Amino acid sequence: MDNFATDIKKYLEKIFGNTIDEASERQIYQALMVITRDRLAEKRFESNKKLKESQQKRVYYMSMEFLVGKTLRNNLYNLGYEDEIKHFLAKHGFSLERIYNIEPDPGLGNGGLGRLASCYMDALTSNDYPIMGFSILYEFGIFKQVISDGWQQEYPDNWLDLGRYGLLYRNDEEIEVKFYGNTKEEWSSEGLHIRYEDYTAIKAEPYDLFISGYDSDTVNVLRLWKSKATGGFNMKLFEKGEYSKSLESEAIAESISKLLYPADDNDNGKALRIKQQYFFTSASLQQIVKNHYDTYMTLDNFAEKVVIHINDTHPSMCIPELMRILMDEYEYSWDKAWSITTKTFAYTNHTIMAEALEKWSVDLFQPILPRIYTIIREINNRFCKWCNDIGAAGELDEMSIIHNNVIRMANLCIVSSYSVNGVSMLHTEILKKDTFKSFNRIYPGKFINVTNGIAHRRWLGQANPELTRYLNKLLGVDFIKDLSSIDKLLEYQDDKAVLEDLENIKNIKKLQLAEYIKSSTAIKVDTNSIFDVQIKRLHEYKRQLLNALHIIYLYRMIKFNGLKPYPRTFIFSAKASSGYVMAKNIIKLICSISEIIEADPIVREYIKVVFLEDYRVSLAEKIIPAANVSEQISQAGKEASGTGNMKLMLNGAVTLGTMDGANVEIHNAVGQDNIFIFGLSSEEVEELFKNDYRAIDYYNNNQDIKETIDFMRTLDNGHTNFNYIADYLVSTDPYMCLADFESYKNTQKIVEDTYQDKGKWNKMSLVNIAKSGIFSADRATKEYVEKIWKIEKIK
Ligand code: B1H
Repeated sequence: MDNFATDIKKYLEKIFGNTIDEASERQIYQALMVITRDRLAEKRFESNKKLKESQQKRVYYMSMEFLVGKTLRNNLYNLGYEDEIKHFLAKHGFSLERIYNIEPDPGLGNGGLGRLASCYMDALTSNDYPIMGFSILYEFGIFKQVISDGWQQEYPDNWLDLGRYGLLYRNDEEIEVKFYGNTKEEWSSEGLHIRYEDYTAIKAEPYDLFISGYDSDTVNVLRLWKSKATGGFNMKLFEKGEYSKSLESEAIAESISKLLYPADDNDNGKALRIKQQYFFTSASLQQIVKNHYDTYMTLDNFAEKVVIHINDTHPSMCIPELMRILMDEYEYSWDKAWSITTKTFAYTNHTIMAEALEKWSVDLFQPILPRIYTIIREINNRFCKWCNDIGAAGELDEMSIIHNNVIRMANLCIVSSYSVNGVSMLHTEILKKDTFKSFNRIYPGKFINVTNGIAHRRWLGQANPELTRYLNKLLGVDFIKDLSSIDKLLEYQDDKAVLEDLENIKNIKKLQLAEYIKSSTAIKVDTNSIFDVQIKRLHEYKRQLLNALHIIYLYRMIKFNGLKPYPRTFIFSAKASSGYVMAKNIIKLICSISEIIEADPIVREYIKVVFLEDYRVSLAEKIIPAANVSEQISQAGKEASGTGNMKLMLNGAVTLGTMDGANVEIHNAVGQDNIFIFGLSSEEVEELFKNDYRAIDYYNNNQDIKETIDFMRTLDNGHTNFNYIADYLVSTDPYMCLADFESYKNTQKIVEDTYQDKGKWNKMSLVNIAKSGIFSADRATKEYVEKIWKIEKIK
């Protein structure tokens, strides 16, 4: 450690010509980032050496998204340097907390899917498993959200400005990726050979982010590819004074890794998105194959040493890309290449929402990736023929990979992978019984479940040090190392003193959040009120609108009917996809309600609404420890799993939710008495849907709904009214907010009554913390290791 302090001083002298006492916070930040990265690089060298020697099987995790969160705190925490550096800096008048705040969140993802990938990298590294992640070095991550007059505005997120110090550029491992052009088939005595001509080549530059483990010797790598023009800029044009034209091809090449698509649960931005997907999967596959070949001088044993995991369908072009490399570059026959390929890939499905199941039109796809297209077509032809042979031709409408001139990427993944998994028990059941029913019949055993998990070291250890310290002392077990041991807390469920301590810690976290709320919205919230939290992407199926509708109901009842509920603060935070009009309207509605309530001296004594802008990992870390109620109110059958529900539970919030996704398993874990469940089940939703759901009937037949929606139409604060949303609710209401309203309202009342019984509430909260062990990413990744990947720890 002395070393680390010396390194900081040396860096400051060398780079800035400053002593530590002359340095700025910004300079200290840079020093800490670079030194930490270099320490990890050294550690990585050691663990890589062991890995090379053992020649063991490795996992490559492909994902368009990794929401890594801030790295500095995580790395110092994991390396065990945090306390010492804090003291060292304090001696020189610096606060480590303020330095942490300088680091931008690398927003290389949209929501749960991207955060899951990062939780898994963290957990696998802590448990010494060899995994390497691959993705894109987006120059601009998820947009920065600013709320202006209640409307979401998107601004570019220039995270690399300060974020780049954690990255290591590996210029020795650049790779070329080819687009467009034509393929020619050439037959010779040795068989078919494919010539690829007139293509456009793009350079892929690798940048490595080191992933540290907690109390472990292992360091893994997340490799992020940046796109560059192969030829640089056009000097001839530049000399002629045609400056912008001379830079054109460079700009086009760089556009591929320019921006993360702000899409969650829907696919848009077609052509560029195809290029992004192929760009990073091709670069990654070429590198994986090359590494393997350099080690073993053959690819015959590829599937024995390599697992490639596909995080949703976005990286599915890995599959035809491996076929291409094996056949076109290493001269494997189709059958041999196919045999290797189908033993290499495992695929996780994250959604059954139709609009999120990726499909590409052949007309768009084929010109961009001509060779990849012919391979997919051939996979499809052979698959269709096989289905004919086994008597499954009748189900090809559902199963074929190419259908009506559209490529269905999920079908490609299912046909080509040896394992397909859903992310919660309910989700996997729906995949097997409904979405991919025929596939499940022809591939018995291929579909399995691995319920999601979360990195508790970040979401408890780092986000809630107060609770962590307390539990450490109380339980005397190392639950940070092994979260399952946290169930020892159950022994204290009737211990008054412990329950009060937990309540006090919650209050400390509520106070901290209240300060943040005041600084960011100017709203003063009462920390004695119930902190009721709904934080996640804004999507209709997640039903922030149901929550808002209930708040409008309360508002009306307080204002006109003398209702005096126990005080509650409704906290929202959510980004909407930039082209998603209804989602943006819902944000506007929530912000308007917030404003209207703030202006009402009576109502604001009871309820407050806060919308915190720019939801991101570091904001979640502030909100989650302070929550009392965790709103998980998606329409049953729609949320594949959810992971925010687990993070909130771990921090002692009680779930108010539908029987959807992982809520079902939270319900199983804590039992009926420690969760608030409401609403239709997924079967009931299906049934109602089949019988032509008519929202208007609920409006006509339920006085509260009628009055609430009528009242919503009068909520006109100057220039906006909400007729648009009201009309939508009574006419279509695709996610059945009205069908679940009555049940939601009644359950909210039970939540309110229960909260006032402090003893009872605190016990519920304790049971939630104690039962959260199974939702650790350590458990989830262990299941991947044992059921799917079959890999060993690095020795
Ligand atoms: C999840 C997505 C997703 N499922 C398309 N699907 C995207 C789909 O950019 N796109 O086009 C981006 C993301 N994300 C989420 O995955 C589920 O909705 C959650 O329920 C689940 O917890 C999470 C992790 O499994």
